[in-house]
Amino acid sequence: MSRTYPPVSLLGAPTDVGAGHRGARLGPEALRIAGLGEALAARGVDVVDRGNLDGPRNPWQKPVEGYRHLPEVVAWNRLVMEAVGAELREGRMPILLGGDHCLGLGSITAVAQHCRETGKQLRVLWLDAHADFNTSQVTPSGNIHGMPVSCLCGLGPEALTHLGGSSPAMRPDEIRQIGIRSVDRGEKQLIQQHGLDVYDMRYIDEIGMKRVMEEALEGVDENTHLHVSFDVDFLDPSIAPGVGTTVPGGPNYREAQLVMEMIADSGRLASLDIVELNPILDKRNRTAKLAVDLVESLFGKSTLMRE
Ligand code: 4U7
Ligand code: MN
Ligand code: MN
Ligand code: MN
Repeated sequence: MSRTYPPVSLLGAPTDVGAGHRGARLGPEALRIAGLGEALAARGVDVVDRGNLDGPRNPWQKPVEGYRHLPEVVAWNRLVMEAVGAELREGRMPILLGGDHCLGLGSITAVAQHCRETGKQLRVLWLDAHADFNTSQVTPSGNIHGMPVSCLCGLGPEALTHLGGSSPAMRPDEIRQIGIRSVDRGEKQLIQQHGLDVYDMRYIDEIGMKRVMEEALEGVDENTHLHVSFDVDFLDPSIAPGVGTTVPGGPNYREAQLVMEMIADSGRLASLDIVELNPILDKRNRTAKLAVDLVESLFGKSTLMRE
C-alpha cells in the first residue's frame, strides 16, 4: 500500500513546565538525534523542521492553588496553539515534539478550531498510561500535564479552558483514550461523569489490540481529522524507560506497532504530538529511537507483505 502524505512540519516545544520531573524539555533534540526527520524523508514525506518554540523557563516552584507553573503553562500553550494553527492553515501536518503533555492542550485547541473552521469531524486518539483528566480540586500533584484533557473539555482555569477563545475546545465524544492504566481516584469520577471513552489495559488484554483499534477508529471517514496525542509513557516501561512517569503493564512492541499501523491504514492522520519523552531517564536514546520507529509505522512503514 503506498499513500502520499501531506507535507509535515516538525515543531519543537522544549519545556517541562507541566511535569513533576525535569528533562522532557530535552525531548525535541533527542527525537531529532534519533533521526525523526530523516526517517520521514526516507518514506517520501516532504518534511521541514521549524526548530524550537521559545517560551518561559521552568521556574521549578511548588503548586499554587492546585496548579504548578500556571502562567508558564499558559504561555507555552499559546505558542503551541499558534504554531500548530499556522501549519494547519497552510495545509501542512504539524508534528509537535514535546515537551510534556500539558502541550496537548495548545495543540488540540488549534486542531479543534481548524476542524470547526473547515467543517471536519474531529477524532483524537490519546495514547497514554494516564487519562490526564485531573482538575485542581482532585489532582494529587498539581502538575498540569495531568490535566490537558479536562481543560480541553472545559474543566479548569479560564486561561487554559479558553485558550482558543471559546470553551469547551472539544467534546468528550471526540476523544478515545488507549492504554490507560493509572487513573487517580477523583479523576476516575470525573471521567465517568463526562462519559469519556477509555480503552484501558484490562480491556485491551480482554479483547485484544486489533479490536480495540477497530472500535477507536469506528466512524472515522473521509471528512475526519485524526489527531494522535502520543504520550510515550503509553508504552510498556520495559521497552520505553525514558519517561518521567512509568507505569508497568503497557502495550508491548508489537501491540504498539499495530496501533500505529492501523492508524496509518485509516489514511486520516492529520496531526500528531509526541510528548513526555525524558532523555535524562533514557538509556542511549533507546526510547527516542523507538518513538521514531513507531512514527515510521504511522506513516505507512509496515510489514513486507503490505508494503
Ligand atoms: B502524563 C498523575 F498522580 N495522574 O496527575 C498526576 F499519577 O502526561 C500523573 O500522562 C499524570 O504523563 C501524568 O500527577 C501526566 C499522577
Ligand atoms: Mn499524558
Ligand atoms: Mn502519561
Ligand atoms: Mn508523564
